[in-house]
Amino acid sequence: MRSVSGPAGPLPSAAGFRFAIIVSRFNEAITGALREGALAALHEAGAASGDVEVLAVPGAFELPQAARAVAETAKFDAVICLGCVIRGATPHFEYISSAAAQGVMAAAGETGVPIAFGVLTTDTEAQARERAGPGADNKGREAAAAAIEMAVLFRRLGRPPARGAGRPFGFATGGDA
Ligand code: INI
Repeated sequence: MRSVSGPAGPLPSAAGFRFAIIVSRFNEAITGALREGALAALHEAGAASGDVEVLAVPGAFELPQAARAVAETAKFDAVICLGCVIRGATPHFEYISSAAAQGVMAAAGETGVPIAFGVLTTDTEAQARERAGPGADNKGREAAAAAIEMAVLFRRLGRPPARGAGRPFGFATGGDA
């Protein structure tokens, strides 16, 4: 297993932690590559496949609402939001990108669950592609690294592990809440 690096160097193990990845379908060619970067980072850090859930939303604007709902299940140690807003694509660039950033920050603060912000906000599609490549500077990979670091930190601070950690995940089970 390859070791994973975050902004401050090698990351701790992600084994035994549960992660949700919420990925926007808008600009899917880019956000799909962010999702692959995030999944690679989690698995390289030791997260079990059954402990990683991938959920889709229509656009970056919907990320905060979904992140809040997912965090409120208490089934995840950290949530990773992935999206891509391109200035040329919309006159609403500022509205969508700032709603996404502020909404994700508010959801993290109000639920107490770490939520990583892996939303590209670029002037052009080429800039977005540069940040969604297969290498170490894939921003989905960076967001996953931040989520791992925060999950480990919060557990060290005494936060309880996510419900059902280490077992296959399903929203519909209802049995172990
Ligand atoms: N959503 C994005 O994630 N990126 C964009 O670039 C974008 N543009 O260009 O409009 C975008 N719009 C959709 C938005 O996020 C919502 O899904 C939509 O407004 C419905 O609420």
